[in-house]
Amino acid sequence: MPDRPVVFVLNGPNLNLLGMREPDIYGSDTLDDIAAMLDDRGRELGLEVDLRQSNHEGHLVDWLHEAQATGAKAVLLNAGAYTHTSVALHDAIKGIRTPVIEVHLSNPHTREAFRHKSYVGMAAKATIAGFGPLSYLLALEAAAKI
Ligand code: CA2
Repeated sequence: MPDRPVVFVLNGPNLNLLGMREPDIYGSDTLDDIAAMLDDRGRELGLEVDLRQSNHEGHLVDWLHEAQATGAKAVLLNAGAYTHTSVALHDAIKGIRTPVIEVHLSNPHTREAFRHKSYVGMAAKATIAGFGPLSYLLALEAAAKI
């Protein structure tokens, strides 16, 4: 058993490319940079951060189930483009009691119309978007308090 309550930080497709392409939209921090920032703040908040990334929808579904099964305190979920397509993720979020906070680097509502619908957001407890890497940090602060 970990000493500190665990917060899962799940990242979907293409987020492994962060910091390498499209810095105008997503910034220049890599996912490793974000992980380091969350680890540091997590330690101060008494939380253990378990950050993962997959390009496969089913992995994200399995990890949501794992969050519930292992008693994680919360999940921060940036499902990438699956946000806008995945009924499976919607159902998985509905199927667990672990609170899920939807996170986005950009603000999808200021972008293309196909990003305006979020199957994740329709099931999540809350959404934080548009602050770049700070979106993750704000979500972690919220996770510490719920
Ligand atoms: O703003 C976000 O965090 C998004 O979840 C990012 C997704 C996008 O499909 C969502 O609409 C909003 C895309 C992640 C792809 O990340 C890349 C990073 C660098 C280069 C290319 C893609």
